[in-house]
Amino acid sequence: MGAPHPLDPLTAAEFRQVVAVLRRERGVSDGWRFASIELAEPSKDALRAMPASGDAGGVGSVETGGPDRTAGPGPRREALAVCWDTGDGQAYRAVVSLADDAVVAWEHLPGQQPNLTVDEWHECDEVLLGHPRLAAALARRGVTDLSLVVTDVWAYPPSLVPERYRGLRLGWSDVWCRGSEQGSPYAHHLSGLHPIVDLNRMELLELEDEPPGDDHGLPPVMGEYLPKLIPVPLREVRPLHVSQPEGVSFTLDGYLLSWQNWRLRLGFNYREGLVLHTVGFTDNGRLRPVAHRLSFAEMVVPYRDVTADHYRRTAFDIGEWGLGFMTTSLELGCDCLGEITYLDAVLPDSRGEPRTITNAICVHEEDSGVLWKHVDHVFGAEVRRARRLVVSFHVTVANYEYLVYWRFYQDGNIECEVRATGIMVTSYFPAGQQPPTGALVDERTYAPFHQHFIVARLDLDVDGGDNTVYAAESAALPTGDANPDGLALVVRETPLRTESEGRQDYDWQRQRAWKVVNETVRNALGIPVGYKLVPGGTFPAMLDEASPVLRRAEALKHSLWVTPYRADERWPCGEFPTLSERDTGLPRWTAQDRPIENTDVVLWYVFGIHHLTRPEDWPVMPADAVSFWLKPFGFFDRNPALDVPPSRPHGGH
Ligand SMILES: [Cu+2]
Repeated sequence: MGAPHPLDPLTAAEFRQVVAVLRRERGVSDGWRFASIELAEPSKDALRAMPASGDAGGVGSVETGGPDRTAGPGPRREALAVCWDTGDGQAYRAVVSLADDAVVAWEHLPGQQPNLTVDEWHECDEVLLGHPRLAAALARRGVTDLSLVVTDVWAYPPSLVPERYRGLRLGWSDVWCRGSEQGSPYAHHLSGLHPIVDLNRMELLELEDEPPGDDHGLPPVMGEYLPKLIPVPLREVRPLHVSQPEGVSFTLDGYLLSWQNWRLRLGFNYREGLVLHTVGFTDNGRLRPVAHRLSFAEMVVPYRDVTADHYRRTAFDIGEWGLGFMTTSLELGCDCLGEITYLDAVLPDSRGEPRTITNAICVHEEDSGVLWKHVDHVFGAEVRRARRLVVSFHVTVANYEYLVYWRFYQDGNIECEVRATGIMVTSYFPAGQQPPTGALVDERTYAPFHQHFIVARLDLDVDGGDNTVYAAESAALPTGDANPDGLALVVRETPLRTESEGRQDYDWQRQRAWKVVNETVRNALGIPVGYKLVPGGTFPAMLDEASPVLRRAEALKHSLWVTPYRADERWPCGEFPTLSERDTGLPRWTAQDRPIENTDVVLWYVFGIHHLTRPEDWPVMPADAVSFWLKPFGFFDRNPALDVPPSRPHGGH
């Protein structure tokens, strides 16, 4: 490959260079950790100023055709790094120029806790498993084989941090026990056993140890999922093959992906994981921008249970842990079926050493049922099969997995689906009762209710940068002379003019959706072009205004927030939610109540899974799927998939 495109993720060599520069120029030594290193993405202006690259830029549109040209003067490549001195806990943010091999900015971040790192998770596990106090507590509960024990450290919610531990990089942990060597790591929760850890000194501060029940909270549960460990024989199922004998219909040139009029760039970083850049659709030979950048910017998982095992259990899986860091390798035929193209991802560990996640991103096509059809009563059926291009990645956050699918359709639709699977957190519950804030899932074992909120950051650029968001609502007109049967249904579109108006909630009664319109571009019917955010999987936070959890994640208060684009407004619950008291993201930005009309807007869509646990989710949870859509709404002049060819019957295509 030639020179990287300015949006390409940092390479292993670039990570090493950033680390070397910081060690040399800022004395970042062995006692430090790197929380994150990522590409400092070039500004929109810089991207637009680039020679025609075949990307869907921002303002205006770019002719399609020809290969991606990365030659020519692009923006200078820079990296952002956050690191901290574990000795004094002080964190710093650096901007490093890769071209100049130099630090161009170095900022002290007093009072901020950078994100937690995978290294800390593993090192904490090692320290705890080697600690005599934990071994003694386990022995009292009848657990003597430490090779079966798993710990799982979480960040401490700041409002619950005991006074004596204020200011520490504080973690609390669960302790789990496998039932056998290859038994599920999260099958047996040792309820009431919680180490409290100083993650900078990697030191056990205290060990909460209050075993519940006569059986020390170790009831005989069936928490296994491996075929050899489950008490039921495997059913029969015959092979299902997906075959594309003539190859796939997409091309991937570096990170530039083209398929069925769609064109976009893939990106990846420690925090958001997969990022989709410069998404455009070629219409009549013109590449029309749809989105500048699409990603997940935060995920908040509050457990809605106040018992000793769970009251601290609120995770910020993106801000605290990072979807990129948690990304796991995909396996052909299991995670993805058919003709698959994989991309590896490279991320640094906390010592700055690059690590490759092989097969981190999956790109493939899927059949998606019928695209359109009509049966002419004289001439018979005309039918088109739909297919979709899927760009996906999977993350494993300790016990849980999130599977993220961005799907592009031939008719201009984009669907974003998230599937949650993995193993629920469970703990002991006394026999003969029903837990008030969870569900029994096994013997004397319950899974607390919880919610998975995801904040999608949707930087749409519908046919250019300047857009207006409308709340589009359906209304039935009152019955009257002009509407005698009360049948008239109208749509009311209200422009959202300011950030306070941009705070929107789902409304079933009005079938509210949000249309992102470019007033300066009209379709052939004379109507300004638009894309609609069709909500799905959105639900209220159901957190009291006085709740410290809500104070840390005020972003959860609404289904949608709209802000004017600012390059540095990326994290809806704040840049450093780890041990943070307040949400310094969306509520703070939107308190300015800036105008959002006819400008470059960013939509923040809050959706996810309101997880009322059930026995069927145990011992491993069948994937639960939620999704939302971005649908062209007057973006095209007619059905843009008229030109999809018929399939060849009987196995052809
Ligand atoms: Cu869940």
